[in-house]
Amino acid sequence: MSIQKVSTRPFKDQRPGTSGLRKKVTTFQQPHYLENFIQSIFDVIGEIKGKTIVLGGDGRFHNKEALQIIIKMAAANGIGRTMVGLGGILSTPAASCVIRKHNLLGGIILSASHNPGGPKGDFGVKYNVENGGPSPGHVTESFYRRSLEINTYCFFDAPDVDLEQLGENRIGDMVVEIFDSVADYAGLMERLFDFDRMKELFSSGKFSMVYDGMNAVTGPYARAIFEGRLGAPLGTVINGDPLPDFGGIHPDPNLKHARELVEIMNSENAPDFGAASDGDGDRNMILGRRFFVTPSDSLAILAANADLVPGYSGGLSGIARSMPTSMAADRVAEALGIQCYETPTGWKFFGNLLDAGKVTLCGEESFGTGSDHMREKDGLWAVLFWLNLLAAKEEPVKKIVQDHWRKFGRNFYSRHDYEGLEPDSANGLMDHLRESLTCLMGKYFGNYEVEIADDFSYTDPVDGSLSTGQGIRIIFRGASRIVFRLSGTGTEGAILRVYLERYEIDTERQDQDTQEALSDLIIIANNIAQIHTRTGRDMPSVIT
Ligand code: G16
Repeated sequence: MSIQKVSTRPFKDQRPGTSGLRKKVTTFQQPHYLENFIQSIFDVIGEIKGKTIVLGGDGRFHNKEALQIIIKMAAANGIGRTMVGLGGILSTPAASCVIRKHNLLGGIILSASHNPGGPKGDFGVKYNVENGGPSPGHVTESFYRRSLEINTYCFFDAPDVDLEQLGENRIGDMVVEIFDSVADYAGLMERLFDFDRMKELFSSGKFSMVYDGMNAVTGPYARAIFEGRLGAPLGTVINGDPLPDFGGIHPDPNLKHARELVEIMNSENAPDFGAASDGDGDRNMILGRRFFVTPSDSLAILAANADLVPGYSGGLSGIARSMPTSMAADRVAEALGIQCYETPTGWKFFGNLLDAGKVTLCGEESFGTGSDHMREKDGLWAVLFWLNLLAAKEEPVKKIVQDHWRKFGRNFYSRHDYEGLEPDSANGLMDHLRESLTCLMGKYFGNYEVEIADDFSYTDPVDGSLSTGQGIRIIFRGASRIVFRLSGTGTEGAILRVYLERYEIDTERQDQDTQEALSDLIIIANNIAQIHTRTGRDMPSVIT
């Protein structure tokens, strides 16, 4: 066993996107590709000698091979201890939980989140810092800069570690600890939520639930919590085994991809409550019987009812939402007399607000919700929060949501995604929008008058850092909006996201179909952005 210095040459495409470096599996399988990026991380995160990191992934194809490489690189770079999730499995929220609980230097998570897996699917690497959250933009930018100049990496030539056995192993001076990440995570959930009340709900026999693990990372966590600690019947968790190709499922918990769950929840004898999580366990989808809760509404409803949940009954310090997320949470914040912060897309922007104690709850339209209990969005946490509300209120999901609309008004909301676009035409469309901004101000589209048209920029209230170019906002008088931005997580071509929102205070008109309620805005969005002319597309690929 010995440390080797391996010669390498830079790859030019290792700039992380919204959430880490995401590429096709085949890109990561190129010789030295993964190694270069990992060495770039080790080179720029500061003093690492003797420190402890956590490591694991969502179980997707290439996870185990990549873990063995990273373990050997960690040993060669002088890391003192690497904690690895049993079987190589570690959800993104569990990584955040472990980093915070054990005061670690940070963690490496192997995941392409909600993107498809398998040999032809996607792979990814994220580095989370010592507060448990994603690396801030200036840190990921330094990984990228380093990756452009790297010429060697360090590797410990040693046998593979058995990831399936709990306990300690050694590579050179580094201890490799295989640990049970489910226990730490489940313990944290028990401290936040009323497990006794939820147990009663399940044992009452009057309540049923189905949770779709989408054959991704949350299965073991969900089984341990719902079927283990809460006594839900076996079978409550479906698709609960993490598989390298997710069993062919696209592990994105939305109405299109969580097809099995949606069918169950729309069926004659649908359970009372349905939920799903994504590849790495940080996203969530919440469903009632034949009823979908938008992530934006979910954030607002959790905030409005937080006093019913033990971990949050002391009150909220503030709420944060990403800019494209609907403004439903703003109305709750106003009613509670607390601040609602509007940040760019990406969980990393919530980190400073959480660390400074300015916000308790955060959420994004992209099926992400979380709180100050960690520094990542947390899929199972959101499901447990809803379960706790259902147990406390003893009302159906649909009634809870409709009552919320009656009280605060409804923000009709939908996102239209145009996937796999030619990057040139997608960039051309965005450039055209940017150039049109000044002409749009004050312009009428039917009854809609443009009040603000800008390219969103954000000054972090904690460290003063400025992020520009974060999405085109067309805001109409009366709080309706259209937002355009390009995704930072796709791996094939470009993805245009169009976010549509209309506020409805009239209680008689709050139960309309969402797409119908937004139909005028959909036409206006197409006209302003010239979507059809510039992309050739008549219809979005995914509507959520
Ligand atoms: C990541 C980020 C989220 C972001 C989402 C969408 O989610 O962590 O904060 O909202 O991407 O990004 P985009 O619209 O750029 O594709 P995940 O679940 O993929 O890590």
